[in-house]
Amino acid sequence: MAMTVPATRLGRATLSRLPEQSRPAVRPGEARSGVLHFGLGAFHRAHQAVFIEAAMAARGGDWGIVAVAPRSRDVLEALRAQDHLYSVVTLDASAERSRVVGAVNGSVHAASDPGAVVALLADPAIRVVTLTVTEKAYAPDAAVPRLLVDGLIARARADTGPITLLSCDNLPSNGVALGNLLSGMIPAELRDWYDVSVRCPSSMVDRIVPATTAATLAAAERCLGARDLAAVAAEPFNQWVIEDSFAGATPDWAAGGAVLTDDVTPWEHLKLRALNGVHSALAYLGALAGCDSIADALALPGMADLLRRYVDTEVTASMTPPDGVTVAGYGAAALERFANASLGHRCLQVAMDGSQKLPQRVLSVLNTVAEPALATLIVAAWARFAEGTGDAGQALPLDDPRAAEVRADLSTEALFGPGGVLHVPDPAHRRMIEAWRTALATHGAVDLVRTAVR
Ligand code: CS2
Repeated sequence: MAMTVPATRLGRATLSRLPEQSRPAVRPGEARSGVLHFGLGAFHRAHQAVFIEAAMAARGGDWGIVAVAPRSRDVLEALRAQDHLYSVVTLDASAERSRVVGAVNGSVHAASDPGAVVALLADPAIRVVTLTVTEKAYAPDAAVPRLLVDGLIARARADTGPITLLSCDNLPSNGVALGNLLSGMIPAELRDWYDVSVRCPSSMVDRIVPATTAATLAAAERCLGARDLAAVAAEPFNQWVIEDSFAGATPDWAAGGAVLTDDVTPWEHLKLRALNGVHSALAYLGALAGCDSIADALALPGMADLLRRYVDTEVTASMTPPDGVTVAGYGAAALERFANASLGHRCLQVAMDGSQKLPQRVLSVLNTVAEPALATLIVAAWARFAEGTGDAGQALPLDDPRAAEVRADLSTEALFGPGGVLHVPDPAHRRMIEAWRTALATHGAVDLVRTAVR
């Protein structure tokens, strides 16, 4: 009888058995920890950890990462069972490859051990904090800012030196948002210390990292010959633009492949509007049309033309891009990335938290240009999505911290008028949204997309 031998689990002991090209770029655990990261999701593992590992591989330094899981224990436990090793499966049409990242040294569960997090923030070895806590966590009543402030107070009292807090969330001026939040919470007697010892640079992060699925784990196992229950999948593209403003020592970001700049703002606007806004458009229109993935939504007849038109006219009119980049060129490259069907990125994943995402992604365009013909369609698609039923009668879940408020009154005036969840001040623009909602309800997303830019 044929027996299948269960594959060994990824861990330090199994590293030497992995294919050469799948082994980490650094020797795991060799560097001491210098970075504390909040938010143990797939994005961190496929983005910041990869850059930091590359920086250590190129220039050395004690920049091992201690990862803080704010609430969920799932990833943390999978990582602990693997000596904090995991792999990134890179997906494109031509190949499937996976490489283990060796930059994570340890992990802490904040909800059950906040004291350990505070102690790490006061540890002189930790000089950089990175954050992927999502848009909705930038609020004084959220858990992470409270913990950061407690840690900063402990650091000031212990006099353990300067620290850089680097936001990696998809918010415009994310460093300013973090800095404003924290400086409003820090006790008055520590103000002077805070002003001298803490910096919150902004940064623009970009890599498409869909949620891990059984297919991701299977792909990792095929590539590694070992089981990796903390594997993540990502597209080949990976970009990090960081404001060059730090409180003390940091990894050699540039050696790790990141770009340092004096002003991240034009990069943030470009990415949020020409990439994330278009992503949201695909998510809502695609979900209404019954598409499972972003790539399927982009393949709907007329969709690519519609989105190109949106980027080339309205997004372009709304902003000045960074030097040497055109909005149209950047938008076209984003569409090519969205067409990567091997990612299997689900419309419903990107559709989450619309109330938190659309202001910087789409309202920033809608409320800036004179004739937001297509920006109004995108928010109308969100409103129809929020109604909860797709064009074929399929149920659409509204996964959003403000879902109750949104559902309480779904009229265009309530959603977009004064005091609405997404504020569109110009009544003429609200009438355009209403007209798109009627058209979507009458014709359905597929027909509307096919004919919208004729
Ligand atoms: C996406 C982003 O889920 C979403 O809202 O638009 O996560 C997107 O994949 C990344 O920002 C790409 O860098």
